[in-house]
Formats: sequence, structure tokens, C-alpha cells
Amino acid sequence: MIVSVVRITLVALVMAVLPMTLAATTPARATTHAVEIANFAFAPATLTITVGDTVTWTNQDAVAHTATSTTGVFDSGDLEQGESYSVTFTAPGTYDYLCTPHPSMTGRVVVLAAATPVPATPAPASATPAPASGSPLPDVAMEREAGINLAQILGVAFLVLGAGIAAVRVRQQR
Ligand SMILES: [Cu+2]
Repeated sequence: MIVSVVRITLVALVMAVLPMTLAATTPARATTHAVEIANFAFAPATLTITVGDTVTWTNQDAVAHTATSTTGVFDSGDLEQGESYSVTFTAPGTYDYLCTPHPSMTGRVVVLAAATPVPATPAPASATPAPASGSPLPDVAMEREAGINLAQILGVAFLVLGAGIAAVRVRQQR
């Protein structure tokens, strides 16, 4: 009876650790996308990104512009020539924005949900931004993996400790 409880606990522990391992093997690669503000226009006017990505607007004009969400999600305030403003998008959706002093200047950021880890229908090669030839993998992604691995190790150590305490209790009850 008690042994079967311990066994169930161990199975539960393994099931708790497995998703952590899977998550660590498929790290999301956050990207930064540039939108130039030049000649009273946003370029690109429509930008499609993935959740977790960052958009950086940079004003090239001598006149001050803003990147202001039409739904109040973000507002750069006045960007003088050469100034930049960044927003990291954490929720999927369509984000329309405009320049407050020049409302005819409009733009849109489409934020897609994170890519599904199921590789049943691989995306066409053209959809993947081609990395510059010979460029190494981004350091950011590697650092991120290392961070998750540390968390995993701590998590497993914690769970093993818990299982050990459970085993000792079983022994005491006998
Ligand atoms: Cu403007």
C-alpha cells in the first residue's frame, strides 16, 4: 500500500520533470525588428513578428515623430532625429499605431503566437529568415539554454530530496 504510494509519487515526479526537459530543448529565439521612420512614413508599415520579439523604431527625419498605439498599448513620445524606441510584444494580436503629430502616418505590428513545437508541417525555407553566411548561432539563445539547464538541475535536486524524505518516512512507518 505504502510502496505503491511511493511508486505513484515517483511517476508523478518523472512526469513533472519531463516537460521541463522538453521546454529546454526547444528554446524560443526572440528577435529584434527595426522600423525606420523616414520621409513621414514607417518602414515597413506592416511588420509581422512572433510573441517575445522586440520592435525598435528609429526616427531618421529632422522632424520629431512618435510611434503611438491606437489602443494605448505603447507610446514612444516625441522621437527626435536619431532617437529610438523599443517595445517587446508579449501577447499575440494586431497592434495598430500612428504618429501623434502626423496621424496620417500609420503602421501595424502583427504579433503571431509562438511557433508550435510539433514539426509535422515544416515551414517553407523561404519563411525562415536566412542567417548571414558563416554567422554563428546567436549567443542569446545559448545563454538562455544554460539558464534553463541550471533551473532544471535545481528542480531535479529539489524533487530528489523530496523523494528521499518520502522514502525515509516509509521506512519509519514500517
Ligand atoms: Cu510624424
